[in-house]
Amino acid sequence: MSLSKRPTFKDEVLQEAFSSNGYVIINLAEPEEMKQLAEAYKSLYPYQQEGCVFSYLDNDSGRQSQAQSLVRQMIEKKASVFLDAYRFVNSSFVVKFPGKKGIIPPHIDYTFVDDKQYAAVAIWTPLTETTAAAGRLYVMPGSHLYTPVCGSNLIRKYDDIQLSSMTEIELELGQAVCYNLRTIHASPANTSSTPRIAANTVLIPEEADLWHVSRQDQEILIYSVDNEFYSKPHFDPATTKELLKKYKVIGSIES
Ligand SMILES: O=C(O)CCC(=O)C(=O)O
Repeated sequence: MSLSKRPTFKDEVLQEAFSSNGYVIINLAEPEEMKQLAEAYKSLYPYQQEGCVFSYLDNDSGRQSQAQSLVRQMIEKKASVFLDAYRFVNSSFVVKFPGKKGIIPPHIDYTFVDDKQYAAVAIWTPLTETTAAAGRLYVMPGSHLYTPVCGSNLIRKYDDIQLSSMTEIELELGQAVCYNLRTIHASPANTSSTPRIAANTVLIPEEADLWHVSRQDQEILIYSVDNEFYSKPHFDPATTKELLKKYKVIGSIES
């Protein structure tokens, strides 16, 4: 059963699978197009880094915005073929460099929309061949049906979940996994010798308010924000609090 009342996918079969599992695999683009995007990434970031690096956290705001545009240009139009009137929110390269520091533990993403009415979707697509050793994405099927809201001061941890109990997503170049932001996901270390380059893009229904939820004292406040809010790094609570001053509180949720 879906918690979302409004469809995410135009295709009924995809919608059914997305509603019950919280994710679905699609053929998004030609492999060559994904390789070109990987090359564009390498031109922008021509050096080795450590861990799993999200370009939206880049301190160089010019380069961060260039990275976002590169991914957006490739993914947004192709996603619109599958999605039922969704709009772009943000996008990022996600690059997992070889080594243990690249482990991403099980988590859910921020709550971007009112989940009672809508589903926010992330389109995660590999840009290099993603073998098991390179660190594939894993998901917990059906978890979008029970995970709570998530936002700044409300980071949810799922440390008790073993990767072995999750589903490993095997994708060919050109394919993407579309997951509900409430679906628990994770990825292991890249044990290969080369960086695993991927891209992630978040979209929400055209008519939905874009939310950011934040705990303040005993209350969970719902802010109505815009794409600009999510295009800025906001993992540091003080920065997030400062950024949120510009936006209206449109409701609250009992904690
Ligand atoms: O790319 C990965 O391995 C993890 C991505 C992820 O967890 C996210 O974008 O929230």
